[in-house]
Amino acid sequence: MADQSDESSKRRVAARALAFVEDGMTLGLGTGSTAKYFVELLAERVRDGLDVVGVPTSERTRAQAESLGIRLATLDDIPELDLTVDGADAFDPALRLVKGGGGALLREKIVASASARMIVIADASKRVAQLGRFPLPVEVNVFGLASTTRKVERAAAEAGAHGPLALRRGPGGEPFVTDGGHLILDCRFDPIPDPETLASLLVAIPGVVEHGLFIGLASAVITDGAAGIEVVER
Ligand code: ABF
Repeated sequence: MADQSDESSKRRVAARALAFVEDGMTLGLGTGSTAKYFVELLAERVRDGLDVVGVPTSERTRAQAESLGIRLATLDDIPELDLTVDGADAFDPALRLVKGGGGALLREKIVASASARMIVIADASKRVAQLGRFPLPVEVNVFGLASTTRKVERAAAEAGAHGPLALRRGPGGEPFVTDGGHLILDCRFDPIPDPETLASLLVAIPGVVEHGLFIGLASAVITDGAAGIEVVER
């Protein structure tokens, strides 16, 4: 059985997502190492004549897509997209996702919610029975951080999720800053027994900009199962 968590598995699921791309489509372009393969493979199809326009979900995806010659636009140019293809840090049987390990969750969620469909590309290592193993990223405003942190802890407890939170830091120990200029709390809530309740409590906290629970957004997940590539539909 192929090693399902290696780079070749990411490339395989990325390649399978191209089958959902049609000429003339407007696409949300995801962020992360799996999405990076998708953009690379999409660019090859563009060089062969495929006519698509992409809206990137991060500055690093923008740079990659631009360098590969993919035509880009913004959601102000195209407020509704045909399809978003993006990675995930975890997905459960209901296709609820944890995203944001790459720090791009706000733009990823805005772009995914502007799309008619969202296809997630995720190797088998992302498949979980219950969300929580991967820490939940919560994007917060720098103002009032300590107060917001306490509110996040209380909201999690109310939703039956417990565990430590940590401010995401860069390699030099400096706070990680998102493309939107915000900070990220990585919340080790394991398990997350009630994602819907946690999601609604988090967005009610004024200092919370967005969180990494993607619920009801993924139309399908392309993953690499024991029997090879698998398309799991919601
Ligand atoms: C991105 O995909 C992030 O939300 C998530 O962290 C990442 C998954 O990363 P990778 O594909 O590199 O495993 O959308």
